[in-house]
Amino acid sequence: MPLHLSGTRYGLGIDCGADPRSVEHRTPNIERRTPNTEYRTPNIEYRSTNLMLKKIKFGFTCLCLICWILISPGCQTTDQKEAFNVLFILVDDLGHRDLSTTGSTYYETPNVDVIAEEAIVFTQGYAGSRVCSPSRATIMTGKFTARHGITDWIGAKSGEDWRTHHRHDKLLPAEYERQLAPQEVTIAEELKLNGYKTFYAGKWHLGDLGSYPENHGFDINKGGWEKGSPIGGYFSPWENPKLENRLEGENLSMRLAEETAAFIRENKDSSFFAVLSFYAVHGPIQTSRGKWAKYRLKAEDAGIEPTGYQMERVLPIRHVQDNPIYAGLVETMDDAVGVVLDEIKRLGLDRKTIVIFTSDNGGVASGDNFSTTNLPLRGGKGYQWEGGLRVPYFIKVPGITAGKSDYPVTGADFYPTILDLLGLKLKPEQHLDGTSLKSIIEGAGYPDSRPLFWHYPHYGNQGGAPSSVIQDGHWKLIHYWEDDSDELYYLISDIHEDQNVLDQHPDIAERLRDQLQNYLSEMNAKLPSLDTEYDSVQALTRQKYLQEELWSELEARRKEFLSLDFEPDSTWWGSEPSITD
Ligand SMILES: [Ca+2]
Repeated sequence: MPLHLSGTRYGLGIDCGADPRSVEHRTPNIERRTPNTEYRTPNIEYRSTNLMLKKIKFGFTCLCLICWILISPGCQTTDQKEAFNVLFILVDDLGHRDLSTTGSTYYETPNVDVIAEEAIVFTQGYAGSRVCSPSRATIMTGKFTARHGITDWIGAKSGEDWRTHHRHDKLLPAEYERQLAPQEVTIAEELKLNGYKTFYAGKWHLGDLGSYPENHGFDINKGGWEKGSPIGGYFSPWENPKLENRLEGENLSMRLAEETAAFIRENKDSSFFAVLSFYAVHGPIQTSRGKWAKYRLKAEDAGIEPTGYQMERVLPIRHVQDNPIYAGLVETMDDAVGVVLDEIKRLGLDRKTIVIFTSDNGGVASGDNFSTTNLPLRGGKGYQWEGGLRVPYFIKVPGITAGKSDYPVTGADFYPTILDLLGLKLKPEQHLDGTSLKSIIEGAGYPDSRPLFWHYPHYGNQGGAPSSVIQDGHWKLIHYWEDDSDELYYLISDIHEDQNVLDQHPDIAERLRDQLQNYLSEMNAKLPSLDTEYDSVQALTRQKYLQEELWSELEARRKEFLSLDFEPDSTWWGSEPSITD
């Protein structure tokens, strides 16, 4: 199903709106920055130069000894011990406004807020996809979804299987790759090759047996397997073959944090790359009685709005943050982040540990548990708008003064940025769609502007449409595969994407369509196909149910969660079993 194009090309010199690099970014203080070659020095020549200058005073014998040490494989030198570590915190389904630091007045996230306060905050940070597996593959490979081929969450139905959902959609979703390809050299594999200890805790969702974290460069895997949600829930006993149960009622987020802290403690004298990949705040949403009660009261004190949902194109969507169960789930994630940060500080590693914090897609405002809202961004997880794609995106580097940048960045940029910050050689043949953000972080300038691409030839569960997106600066074009229509938005003045300015800017739209088609052709991207069994009458019946019955069911459930009489399944209260058992 090709894009409709006139074939006219436009050069890159065309006015694309305001310079995306001109707003808000504050120049970090580079004076406090440790020279690059001291982060980590895989090139033996760099280290030997410095060391020999110091040691030559001790005579030729001593110098020979130093040289012997330096060329010995696996040796630990003083310089290597001073290399930066990396803690990468990935929260599942955390929305852009699900943190107090990004504007929530309901959720409380003091520990994550501290990371943001000390980091370069990328206000236009984007996930690689509107859903999880594709986004995670983008982080691991440095490639956009159309290139690595995992365009939907692994396990989603495609082709004629889609009909078993009885959604009566116009299209059959495209096929997609169902595991991270073994030939990909992940960021973990690359760091491992450079001597880093590698650790993974939590949600993986990038393939089944044979494609687990330990098959893609991680020395240790605590809890990562093919499932994308916490099977058995957030309180032990959970059903996870990669994470043994200990005490009944143990909280999963806290456990993952403790495993991460233990790994860091045990490897405090090595260089490490630790990924803490929370299952939270993905559904099922669960919390303790104490946290539910705290946030129920907080919502009540703020004044409970009469309605919590409005109608989006297909499904109802939340417009208030007042779900006390979800708020508790968010707070426990934040508590867990605090456990790891405290341990890093206690060990004195905060001065040599890069901390990255992000999410794999927007918050779940519609579909699944209808838990949060991303307003003022439109949509949420699964959607083609900013609420589905824009996520918290913080990079804290020791010695770098905090700041903000609105240069648009994506999950593909982490791979080259990490290598660059560690002083390692970039691997451009691998992270093909990523750009190192080191120059921004150091206040030394900006990389060349580049278009960003998202390809999602699927429906998903949340009401988003099969569509592909190109963003260039603050211009964003969405191409819809059901009817080959387009929307053009100018994000600076229309963050909620209400004003489709396609007719006002046909030249820009045409240029972006052209770029998008060329990109998809180059990637040999898979596209959805028309469903020959599409039944418009049945589709209309389903739509009527969603607009009428489901909407009222959601409003009733929202009120139930906020009621003093609310009692969940007894396993929800988890760590406080004595209250309900
Ligand atoms: Ca996710």
